[in-house]
Amino acid sequence: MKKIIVIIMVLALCIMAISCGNHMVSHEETVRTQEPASGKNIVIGFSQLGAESDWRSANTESMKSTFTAENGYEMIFEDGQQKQSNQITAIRMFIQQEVDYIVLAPVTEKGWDTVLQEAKDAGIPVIIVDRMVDVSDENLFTCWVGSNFELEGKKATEWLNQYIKKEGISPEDIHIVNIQGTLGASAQIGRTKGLADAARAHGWDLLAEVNGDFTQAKGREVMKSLLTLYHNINVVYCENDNEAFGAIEAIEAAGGKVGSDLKNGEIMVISFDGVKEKAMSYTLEDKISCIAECNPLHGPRVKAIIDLLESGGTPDKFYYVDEEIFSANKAVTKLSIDGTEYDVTLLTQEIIDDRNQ
Ligand code: GZL
Ligand code: ZN
Repeated sequence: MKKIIVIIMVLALCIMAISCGNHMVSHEETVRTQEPASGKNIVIGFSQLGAESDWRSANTESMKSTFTAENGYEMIFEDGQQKQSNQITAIRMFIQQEVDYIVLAPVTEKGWDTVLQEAKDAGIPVIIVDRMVDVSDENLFTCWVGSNFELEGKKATEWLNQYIKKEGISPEDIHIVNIQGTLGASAQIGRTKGLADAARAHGWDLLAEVNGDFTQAKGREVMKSLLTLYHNINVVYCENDNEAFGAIEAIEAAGGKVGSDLKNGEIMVISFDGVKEKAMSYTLEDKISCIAECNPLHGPRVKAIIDLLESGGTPDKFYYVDEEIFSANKAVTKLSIDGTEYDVTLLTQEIIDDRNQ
């Protein structure tokens, strides 16, 4: 008899603990599901990292065209000019203004714990877009929307691996330099790892990794110096298109020719993003041999997350966007990476026109 009473008491305690737990969670929820401070419009503070690239301006445009007054939002936009300190200041300002949501596109991964804790203490959900934050506790942000940057690196390097096999070029004849993105940014970390792993696995000669900061000017500057340091570069891996534009300028200024015909001395350029017409037409002309797409259109995805939160739903923690591989080279039509098949999109003018609509 005694045993049954004990079991009933334990069960009762468990039920209380669970309901109290729910109460704790729902309490946090109720704190935030009050009417937005600003009346009908939902106020969003967006800390964008900068305006360094075509990708970045497309990303900003996607957010601004989504979070409009007619859609029921008010967006406070702050450009961090690629400095984390500016972004932290912006987030503190959003907290003071008691925005309903904070969206952060972090310039680099580390250094966000303190300010994200401040936002959490203020009960303001934070959605991370694009690059990742490296924080001690993932509860410091509500969710993240972005790309699998290491997969992008694997796609670009697997394309190169298939291409040289088709062309009968031996791996040790690949002398490759990496013009990296902003050091510490997730896109740089993932794409750099993709190349370093592939070079080691295939026996390519990875001559150098230098920071091009995702900009055209820096890409041109570092390519110029690499050409004076190394006389056997035949592949340039640019971690975004704007660096590729700069590298191509430097190669052509030094009398070189970019293209896929490695056997006849052309220097192959491989890149990431594929956002604007210029990168796509360079690829069509084989000035860029392959682009691993990086999708900047995060506005609609963030809107879906905020709408879900507004209706009391719980979003997933991580949302990865789908991305393609572009080339005008018919040599490689599909890639197999970690057991998954990816089709290469063979570029045509009409594909480019469709994308620019
Ligand atoms: C990638 C993004 C990168 C782009 C660059 O998602 O973080 O930053 O690839 C941009 O063009 O500067
Ligand atoms: Zn991407």
